[in-house]
Amino acid sequence: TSRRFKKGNESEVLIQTETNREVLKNAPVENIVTAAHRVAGRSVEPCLFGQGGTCCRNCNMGPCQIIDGVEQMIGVCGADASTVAARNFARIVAGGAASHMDHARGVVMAFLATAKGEAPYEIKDGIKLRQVAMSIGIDVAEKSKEDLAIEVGEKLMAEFGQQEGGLSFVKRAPKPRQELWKKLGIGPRGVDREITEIMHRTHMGVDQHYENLLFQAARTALADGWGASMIATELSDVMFGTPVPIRSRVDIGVLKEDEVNVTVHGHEPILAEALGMAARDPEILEECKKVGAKGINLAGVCCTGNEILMRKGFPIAGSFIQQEVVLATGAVEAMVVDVQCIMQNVSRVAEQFHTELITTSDKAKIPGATHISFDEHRALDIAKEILKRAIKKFPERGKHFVPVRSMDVVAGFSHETINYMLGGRFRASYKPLNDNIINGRIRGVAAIVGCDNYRVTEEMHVEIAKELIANDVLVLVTGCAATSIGRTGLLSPEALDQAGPGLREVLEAVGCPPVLHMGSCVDNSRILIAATEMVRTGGLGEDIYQLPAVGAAPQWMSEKAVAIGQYFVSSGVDVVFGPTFPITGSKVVSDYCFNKMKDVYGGSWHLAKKPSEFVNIMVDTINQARKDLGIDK
Ligand code: SF4
Ligand code: MSK
Repeated sequence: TSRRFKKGNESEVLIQTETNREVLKNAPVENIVTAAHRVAGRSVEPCLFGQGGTCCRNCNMGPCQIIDGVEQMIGVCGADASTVAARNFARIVAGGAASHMDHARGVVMAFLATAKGEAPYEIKDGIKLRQVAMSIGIDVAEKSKEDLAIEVGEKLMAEFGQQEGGLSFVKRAPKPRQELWKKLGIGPRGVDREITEIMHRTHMGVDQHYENLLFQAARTALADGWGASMIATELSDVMFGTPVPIRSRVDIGVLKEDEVNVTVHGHEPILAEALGMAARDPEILEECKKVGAKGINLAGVCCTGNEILMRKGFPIAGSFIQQEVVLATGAVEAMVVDVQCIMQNVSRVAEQFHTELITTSDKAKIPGATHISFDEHRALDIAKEILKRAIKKFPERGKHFVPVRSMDVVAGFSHETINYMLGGRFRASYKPLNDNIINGRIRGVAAIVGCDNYRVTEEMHVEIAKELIANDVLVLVTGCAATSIGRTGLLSPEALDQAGPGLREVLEAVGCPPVLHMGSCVDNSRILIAATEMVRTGGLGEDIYQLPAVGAAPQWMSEKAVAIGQYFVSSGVDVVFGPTFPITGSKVVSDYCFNKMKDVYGGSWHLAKKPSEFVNIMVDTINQARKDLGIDK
């Protein structure tokens, strides 16, 4: 059983965010245990073999703990630290990429059902549909929106099981990049194939060369970034609308006293969109009235939050590290979850209140939760059924505590929006952005992405973002990093007074915040497209690796973050992770990832622990790129 913490003991436990602390201090129920308490209560530190990637349990002669450079401490089969670290790393990438691939498959299925009139969604962005169709070689002439959507959906769906021939969206990358991938033999062949090959090659006694393994990890990551994730983002935009700037609020204070609070948690926009539609349905509003509620307050958690914030302006109640605390308010009638990043403990916290936890994906059930299987063909009916259950819970809401804290944000910066806003109404292009980078008003572009994590002691995202904007670096954010940065006000144009003079001058003119929210973790593919457009626009080199651009995931937690990091590195971007990285148990693999990858891809991994270390690496990377381009004398 988990160690119990009495209310008032919070000072012993590192509770991140002011709002989390406030809620846990005032929660109406004693002994709410969150991940922060469990981190503090563990009697053993994380295993160093596991942390450094040198514990192998790929066969039953092990598990083998490998110590690099100690002859007696190689695996029973003879596997050394480099093989084991590379195998484990490849499996992490496979796990992360698989999550995006399965998510993308679900989006394509819903997209096809929509195009065929079998789901209650619509093809909202016809212009983007045509652009996507043309970019994958489909003739758009004289086709209805629906027929074109079916053709696009079927072509992309076929790429999941494809064995040879390459992925359509890979052809969007700059030509030199595509040639490099071809030369290295890492152009992804099919979305699903690369994962199967990783699982085979990392089985006992197959691929035992770290570099060969890491090439397959890169290939799989590319099948994610330029394949699955891009498919998911592009088709979600076509189906639910391409994001445009939109105001909303984030943090637990978005919960409402007088409405039925329904939090929607996970990753897939399909469920959340249906709940959004149902929440406005007259039948549902009538049901709310009957129990004395003014309506349904739909609020997101984790990346589902980012999906519905970007497209619909629904508020976000919390990021990953707030999921249990949102429920600890006692003011949530239902938490509806789909897939990924849902802690099992939300079930235990929900049990302490009237809150119903509802799982909706047959792939993701949780003991103690009510399971209502979601099917896009009956999306609206199922969404209404879920909301009716939540409404019934409203009269059962007992003592609760809703903090006042929430923050204004402006989100919705798809790459199309950036193109339009920074390019101007009549000449939408990346040229003004490139020009401002060349003239030095903007030093470069940095992406801060990924999760937040209870094991990290500081608000890393925020400190890094503040320092970067002060140095005239334009910051792009996605995922839970976006929510944590949003909580501090940096996603609002009012924060421009914290930016350096050059960045401020450029962004003030167009009314942008200094940090641009580009969406969920799947939406990192938008950053790939934006980077490609910057290359295509000219003046900043011929390939992505030459751009003054850099990425970071300072509080990464999930395998998906590693897959994302690897597709950026393989696309030529330097990426900083920390405070740990799962290959450091092998000197050879560390040298390869942190140094040699730079020669192979033009970008490599970096490791940092403190915010100042992140900032130094990021600013140095941008400065070096500017020097190499000859734009800084
Ligand atoms: Fe040990 Fe080799 Fe088996 Fe891994 S594959 S558990 S290193 S014997
Ligand atoms: S939800 S993957 S904690 S960003 Fe995308 Fe947040 Fe990381 Fe999950």
